[in-house]
Amino acid sequence: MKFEQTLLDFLMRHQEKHNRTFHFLVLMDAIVSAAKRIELYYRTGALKDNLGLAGSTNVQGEEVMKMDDIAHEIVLHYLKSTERVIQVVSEEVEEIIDVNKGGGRYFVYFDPLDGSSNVAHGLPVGFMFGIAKKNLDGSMQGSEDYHLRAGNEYIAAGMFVIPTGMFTLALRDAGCWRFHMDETSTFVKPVRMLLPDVEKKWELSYNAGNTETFGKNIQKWIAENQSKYVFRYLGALAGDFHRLLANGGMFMYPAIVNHPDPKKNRPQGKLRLMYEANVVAFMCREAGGDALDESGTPILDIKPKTHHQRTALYVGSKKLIDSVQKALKA
Ligand code: AHM
Ligand code: MG
Repeated sequence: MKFEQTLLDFLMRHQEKHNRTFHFLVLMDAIVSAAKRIELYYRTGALKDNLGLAGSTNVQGEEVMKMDDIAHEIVLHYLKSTERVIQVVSEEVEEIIDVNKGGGRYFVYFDPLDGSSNVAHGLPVGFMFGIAKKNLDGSMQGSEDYHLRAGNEYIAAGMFVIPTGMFTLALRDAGCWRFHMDETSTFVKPVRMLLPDVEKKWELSYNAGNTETFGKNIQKWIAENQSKYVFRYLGALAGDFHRLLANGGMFMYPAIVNHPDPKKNRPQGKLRLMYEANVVAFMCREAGGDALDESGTPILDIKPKTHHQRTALYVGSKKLIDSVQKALKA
């Protein structure tokens, strides 16, 4: 009989190899438990009509909790139970949440259910997270913005594509890995993800309906380059980025600066830096790619000023990112 390596076994060996503690395993075990629970709710919720808007009622007359709120509660519950998390930032809650004031070693930034427009259709969504660790030498501790880490200070980042059972995790300087849940709900052996060089498989992924609202330099880049690539867009970052990691190419969510209704411009971009852009940028770097914001600055170098800060995002194969950078700086 052949047994597959589990995720925790993989992580245990990784931690040993890099002479690291097992605290991270406890944290990852909680994150995986949360993902499995969200996945279960997502699958059954659609059937039970439980994915509705907060405040509405289901067929049994019970109040329906919005799927995003359920997912947030699940993640928070499991993270609290580790007693190793200091604070979290969740897309669903305005404030930073103190989880374990007295101690702990990790900061977790997450979007428990990203890609909300897919929820009503039961189509894939993402649970995305980034993890930073407190400075063990005590530096910065007590300072007000201790949690506001740039992506290049994260120790790990990952995403679950819910409800497909697919999970991707990047560990700092140790690669980007893909796992998928088998029928017994454990994870099968890790596959190292490296963006392929073969350009004929490369894909472009962006909301094409927004093209005329982008900056002129990006519109020009699209006009000159898009016909060379296949176009794919799911509308949930985790799903779109999942494809991109295997096929190569570029996902982008540029700044909206030319909207006919100026009130709808988003010069800062739409996606959130700490738990959306940084997560994919971190995985992409470990897979040999790169990521930029609208000014051409590497996403992972941006020091956040606020925890829900937005950013424009260009992420993917280095050659495309370099070419976009030239366009952005032209
Ligand atoms: P959300 O956090 O409100 O779900 O928005 C984030 C999502 C991303 O997953 C996705 O890439 C993007 O927004 C899609 O936006 P749009 O519908 O404008 O194309
Ligand atoms: Mg989101």
